[in-house]
Amino acid sequence: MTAEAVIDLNGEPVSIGGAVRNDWRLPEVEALFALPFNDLLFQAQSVHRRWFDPNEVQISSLLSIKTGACSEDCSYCPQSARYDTELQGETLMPVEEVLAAAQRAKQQGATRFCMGAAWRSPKNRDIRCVADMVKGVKALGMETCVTLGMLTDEQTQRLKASGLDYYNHNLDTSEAYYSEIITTRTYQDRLETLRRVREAGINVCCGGIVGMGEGDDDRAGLLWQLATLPAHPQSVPINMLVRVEGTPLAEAETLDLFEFVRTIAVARVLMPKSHVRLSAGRNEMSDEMQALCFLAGANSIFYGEKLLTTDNPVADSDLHLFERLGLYPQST
Ligand code: SAM
Ligand code: DTB
Ligand code: SF4
Repeated sequence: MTAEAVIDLNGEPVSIGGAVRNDWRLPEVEALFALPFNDLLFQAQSVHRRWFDPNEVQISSLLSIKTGACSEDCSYCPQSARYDTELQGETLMPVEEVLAAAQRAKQQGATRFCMGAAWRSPKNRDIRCVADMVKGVKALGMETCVTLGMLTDEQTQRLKASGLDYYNHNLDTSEAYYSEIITTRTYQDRLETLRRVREAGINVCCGGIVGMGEGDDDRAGLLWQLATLPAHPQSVPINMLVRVEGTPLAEAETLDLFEFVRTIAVARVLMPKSHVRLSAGRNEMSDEMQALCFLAGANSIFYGEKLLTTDNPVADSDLHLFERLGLYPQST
């Protein structure tokens, strides 16, 4: 693949047209964000077409296998025990119920099943149950993803041995802004778990949340972190904050939606071979806004009427949108 220099108005190279790089400099990322919207979208769509079928979208379904009563204080999260969000804490779901939900998701057209637990970190006995869930979901012919919080080396190995395909662990925001959002763990803790997962040979799903009161520099900082990891995450979820009553971010200021689209586009340019997922927040986005996100290089969504605890568009409305845009689901 030939590298193609793209130069900004000051004569600075801002991208090399779709080559996979892990040596991005922060000013390059900032320069991409600063491009005129149309120029950025043109770059993102050009990069996207080099590596992907531009009309194919990967479809994942989410299930909360253990809801609420989490000891962490993530300011955005309705599942933290510290906030009064009217969510009932639940124990780990039985394996058979999880498999029945996976079967329904498969029938609706999802190819990956993502299981999320409201834990700071799992106990070893939890890992044994989750390993059974992973084996059962794989036996249905679906890809598997779990998100369980921080892992030890041994737990990571056990998950790998169960056949797990992806582990989701988000950096959420820039290192500089992290302590404004979460105080019960550090950015370094997050990076450590990501290293374990990567080194165990499990695909990494790692992204963040936009609209938490962060600045432009924080969105650039998050994407710079992701794009300079030793290997790009195979999957990069970009979430728009879902403002949940009772959480500290319930009244966060509305972000200009074009900044969300820019974040997707810059992620696409920086990590050309990764699936960029248009994740939480779609329920409050118009069809036109979602179409812009696909144009900016998003090629994965969460599908089905629930995310973990909050609402997502119903499957039928997504199928209608796909039809109107000529998009089709990726097969496994
Ligand atoms: N407890 C584990 C952890 O934090 O890694 C796994 C579950 S946690 C709910 C998974 C991710 O959901 C978080 O990292 C965050 O990015 C996302 N999330 C949680 N609440 C959200 C909200 N209100 N809006 C958008 N994304 C949210
Ligand atoms: C991700 O980046 N977003 C998903 C998934 N990974 C686990 C979670 C979104 C949660 C939104 C709030 C809720 O439904 O509780
Ligand atoms: Fe717990 Fe995860 Fe929610 Fe943080 S994001 S409070 S760790 S469930």
